[in-house]
Amino acid sequence: MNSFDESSIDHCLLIDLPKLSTLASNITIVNNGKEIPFAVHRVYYLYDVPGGESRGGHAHKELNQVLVAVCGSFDVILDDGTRKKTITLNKPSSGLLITPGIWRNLINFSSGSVCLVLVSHHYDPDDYIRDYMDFVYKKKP
Ligand code: T46
Repeated sequence: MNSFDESSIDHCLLIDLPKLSTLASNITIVNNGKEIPFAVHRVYYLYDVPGGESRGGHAHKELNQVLVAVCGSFDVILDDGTRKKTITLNKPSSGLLITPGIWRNLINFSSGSVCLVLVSHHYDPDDYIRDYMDFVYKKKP
């Protein structure tokens, strides 16, 4: 996996998660080490995000994450200190890998949307960079 220094937005990829269709519904299965390129140590989900609100606004030093819009949709703005790109997540069978060293903002949450996050590490407030200028400074070669 890419480190804080070397990671760029090009390393943040959409992962196709297997979708099995039955007569009545769909089911998506996620396996450690198969669809997800790291061992998952934590899972959390964001929901009830009020209209117009954003989440994120930080980067991680070591954390890898995969975000899935298991319900509804939202946009993820990725920023590696040099370039930015926006990815729309709107399918429960599509996950967005975000590597360390990427500033992320989550915006445009649709009503009732749920963002499931699969994470490589347990929660550690010291892994966060919450000051954008500090982030850009640390990304400089
Ligand atoms: C990310 C985006 C997509 C915990 O106590 N444990 C946890 O595992 C998490 C994720 C959060 N918290 C506490 C810390 C704060 O008091 O929950 C509160 C809200 O956390 P935060 O402001 O970091 O929430 P978001 O939605 O801005 O960011 C979260 C993740 O923290 C972050 O890693 O990439 O979702």
